[in-house]
Order: sequence, then structure tokens, then C-alpha cells
Amino acid sequence: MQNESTETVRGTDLRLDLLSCDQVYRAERAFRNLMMHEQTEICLVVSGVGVCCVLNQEFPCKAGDIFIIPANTPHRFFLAEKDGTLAVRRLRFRIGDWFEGEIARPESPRYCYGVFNDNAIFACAPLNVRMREKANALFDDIETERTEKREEWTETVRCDLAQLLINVARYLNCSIKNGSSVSPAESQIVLAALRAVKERYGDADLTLASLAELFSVSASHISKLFKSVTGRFFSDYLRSVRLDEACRLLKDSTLTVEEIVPLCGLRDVPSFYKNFNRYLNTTPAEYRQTVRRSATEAEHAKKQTEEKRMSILNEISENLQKGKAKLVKELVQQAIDEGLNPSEILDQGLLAGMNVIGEKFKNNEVFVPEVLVAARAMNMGAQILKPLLAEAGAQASGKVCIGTVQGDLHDIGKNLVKMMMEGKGLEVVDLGTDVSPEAFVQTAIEQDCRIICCSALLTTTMGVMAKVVEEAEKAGIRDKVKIMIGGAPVTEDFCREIGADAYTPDAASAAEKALAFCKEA
Ligand code: B1M
Repeated sequence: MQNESTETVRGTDLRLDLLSCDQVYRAERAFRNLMMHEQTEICLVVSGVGVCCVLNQEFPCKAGDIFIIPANTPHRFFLAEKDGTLAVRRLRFRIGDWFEGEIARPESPRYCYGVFNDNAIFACAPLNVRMREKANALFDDIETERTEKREEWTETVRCDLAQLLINVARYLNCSIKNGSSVSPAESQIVLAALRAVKERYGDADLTLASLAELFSVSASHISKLFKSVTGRFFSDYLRSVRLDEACRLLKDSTLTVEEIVPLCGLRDVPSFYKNFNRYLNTTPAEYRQTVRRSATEAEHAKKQTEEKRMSILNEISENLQKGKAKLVKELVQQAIDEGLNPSEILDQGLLAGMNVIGEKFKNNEVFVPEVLVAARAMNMGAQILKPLLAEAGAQASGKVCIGTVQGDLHDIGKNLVKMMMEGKGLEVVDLGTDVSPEAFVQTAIEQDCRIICCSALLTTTMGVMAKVVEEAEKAGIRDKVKIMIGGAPVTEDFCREIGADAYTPDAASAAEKALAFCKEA
């Protein structure tokens, strides 16, 4: 992570770049001060064209637009233009509990939800290309930070974000309460005050007066600045941070009130009780009891949900092994209705059951008939999942042919690959099982397929895949058609050895690779 000096430089950079934005406008119902809101969200449109919908208003947006939205808007989302895609990255800030970040999935095909929490768009501005790159890099930093350190934001990132917020707010011409704007030097003072509260809330000597002394300005000046930028009085803010910490300790530790008070920079036990009661409307003991009770209840509910989830997945797996196709179908539907993720139903329910059958088959504990009925149950369950595994809004993006190679009758894996590919919007010509190399190549030529996909489950039939490659070369289509292979005994080394273009271990990665090949074309 960056050190202190990088942080300052980056902050300045952002400020300068913001000053060179091409164009700026404000939404009609813009609020006066970005920092006045408890929760704020910054959304950067990374690519695409669409609209930002907040309540009943729609604001056109395109790559590079930055939206700043205050808290508590119930109905809010970004929507791509028809048939298009829109990627939006968003960050959520809570002034009291700095920068709780969230990144919307940039790969979302149609829209990204935002948690906008008030009743109007605060402001938006199109950024110039340089600033857009900067903002994007900043989001990257935050994302790395979030992934690697989870919720523990480093000071550098906090500073960058605060700088971004303050400068965007200033650039958007958000007048502050007294009508004057805050200079960069003044915003640094506010920043430092915010940091001091975050770092030194436990120090009872931290007061407005001590900060004023530190910056060689009057206490009333800092107080005015702080209120202008954050919308809160410094003393209120400091108290709320201290009380928050006290609440955290009451909840997460066994410390007594007498031990907690000095840790939170609070003056004495009686005034702590008084403030606690005044601002939280309860006593510390009651608070501790209530949060612990709700934590236990939440834990219990979570455990129950997990048990329920596992129980239905186990039921799917067990009934699949027994070949109860109708029941498996019903259970899969029930799992979907209960909100389980389709991929976990596939992996931990259907495929888990199929793996058990495979092991038993190998050990001669079950025989062909049992395996066949299990396979039927697997196929019926997978059919229910098919529309859910398909990506919403996927466009027709290429044609492929698929089959299980000559001599091989296993088709469950091949069918799954086909299903996933269709879900990605690919057109799939299914040649079935026992497909000869000539049939693969002939179909690719006649139907103008971009990819030939071969599946093999027997070590004895893997060799047919090499013949498919040879046949494609012989027919002169090798430079136009990609050959993808897969199936339990197939490996990456084998793929290289026979000169095929790609090996993928499972249906999902096969579909992704195929889509990538089609996009290359
Ligand atoms: Co057979 N069978 N089987 N079988 N069968 C296996 C494969 C076996 C490993 C069982 C064992 O002994 N443990 C073994 C092969 C041993 C070997 O060669 N290494 C075997 C055998 C020996 C046989 C017979 C020879 C048995 C006999 O008759 N004595 C015989 C052969 C028939 C023939 O094909 N000519 C035979 C018959 C059968 C059934 C007909 C009973 C039935 C097939 C029913 C059907 O498919 N409609 C069957 C089954 C079901 C199995 C097992 C139990 C399950 C296979 C399966 O569907 N798995 C299997 C044991 C096992 O694998 N544990 C076994 C679930 C499926 C989703 O996984 O197909 O691997 P899979 O697909 C995966 C990935 O591999 C990948 O994606 C899928 C999921 O993400 N993938 C690709 C697949 N294709 C891909 C293509 C790609 C990319 C990824 O790009 C193009």
C-alpha cells in the first residue's frame, strides 16, 4: 500500500484533474453539500450507455459519468440501453463509519444495482478521459484493498476517497452552508480532523481546542470548517465515534463499563451513562443484553438456514443415486424456490450424487442399470436448472458443434457443456454420442461452426480426439475452426500433445472459453 507521500500526491492529482473536467451539470434536486449526508454513494460508469434510474427519474449515463447519490433511496438502479451492456462501479461511504465499500459486479450484463439511500440524485458529472482513468484506478485500489484486507481500509485509501469526495463536491459547485468554498488547505484540515477522530478517539485529550492548536488556527475556525464540510459539529461527531466504539466493546467483549469508558476517551462513568441514555435511549447493560440476544438469534437462524440448505442438497444427491428422477426434479425446483444458487444445486446436489454413483460403479457396488436411472435423474434435474444457468440477456454470439467421440456413449457431461454454452448465447449443434471425426468436421463445414467440441469419458476413446484434429487439418479448416476437448480422463497435456486448441475441466469453463473464441473471430 502507498505511503504517506504518495497519498498526498494522489490527492492533489485528483483535485487538478477534476478541475479539468470537460463539462459539469447538477441534477435539479441536488443537495447543497455532499458531505452532509450520513451515507453517500459514488458510482462510476465504466463502460456502455444507459440510464441511471432513481425513484421515477431517469438520467442518461455513459462511460465516464460519475454519479453521487445520498442515502436511503428505495428504488435505484442503472439500466443498459436496449441490447447493450453497462458496467458501473460503486462505492458506498458512511461518514460515521468511514467508507464501507462495495463494488458492483462490472461484468453484470444488463444492470447493476446500487444501494442509494435518500430521495434524489445528488449530482453527476461527466469526467474527462484522464480523470476517468484515475477514478477507475482508485476503484481498483479500493477493490484490492477490500479483497485483501476485507473491511480494514488503510488510511491511504480513506484519504484518497475523502479527497475525491471533497473535490468532486467542490467541483460540482456544491455551495457549502456559509456560501464560501473550502480551499485545498482547509479541506486538509478537515481531513486531518476526521483522521484524528478515527485514530485517537480513545485519547481523552482529543478536543477541538487541541486540534486548533495543532493547526495553528482558532477553534471556532475549525469548528466552522468541519460543520461546512461534514454537516456535523465536531463535538457531536467525536461523541458519536466514541459511543460507537463503546457499543462495539459492549457487544464484542466482556469488559465492564468502568473498563470501557477510558478506552473510548470518555470522561467518567456517570457522564457515560448519561450520554448513553440520552443518545441511545437505553442503558449499557440493556444494550449489551439486546445485541447479544439478537446475535444469538441471528446465529441460530443462520445455522438453521444452512442446515436446511444442506438437507435439500443431500436429498437431491441421495434421490439421484436411487434414480428417483421425478422426485429429483421436484427437489431441484424446491431448492430454487427456496433461493439456493443454481450452480450450488448443480455442484453440491446433482453432480455430488453422480460422483457417488461413479465411485460405486468403479467398485462394482452398482451396475449399468442403476447408473442409467441415476443418469436420467441427473438429466431431468439439469433441465430444470437450464434456464437459470443461462445468462440473462445473452446474445447469439457464435455457432459450435458438440458431440461425444466415436465409441463413447457417455453424454451427461456433454449435455451439461451444451447447456452452459447455450446459456452464454452460443448456438450449439448437438451431434449426440458416438460421433466420428468425419462427422464432426463435415458438420463444422456445412453449418459454418466456429468451434468443434469433443467430449470423451473413456481412456480408450480419447484417441479419437487426435483423429478429429487430423481430419480438420486434412479438410483445410484448421485455421478457421477451433477444437476444444474435455471429459474426465482428458488433460491439458493431452490437449497439447494432439494439437487441439483448448482443454477445459468443466462445463462452465468450457462455455467461457468457447465464448472467448467466438469473440476473437
Ligand atoms: Co461409464 N464409465 N461406462 N457409464 N460411467 C465411467 C466413465 C468410468 C470412469 C466408471 C468407472 O469405472 N469408474 C469408466 C471409464 C474408465 C476409463 O476409461 N477411464 C466407465 C466405463 C468403463 C464404462 C463402460 C465401459 C462400462 C461397461 O460397460 N463395462 C461402459 C462404456 C459404454 C460406452 O461408452 N461405450 C459405460 C457405460 C455407462 C452408462 C451407459 C451406464 C452410463 C452413461 C449414461 C450416459 O451418459 N447417458 C455411465 C456412467 C453414467 C458413468 C459414470 C458413472 C458417470 C459419468 C458421468 O456422467 N459423470 C462414470 C464414472 C465417473 O465419472 N465418476 C463412468 C457426470 C458428468 C457431469 O461428468 O462426464 O466427466 P463428466 O463431465 C464433466 C467434465 O468431464 C466436463 O464437464 C462435465 C461437468 O462439468 N466435460 C467437458 C465433459 N465433456 C466435456 C467437453 C469439454 C469440456 C468439458 O469441451 C468440449
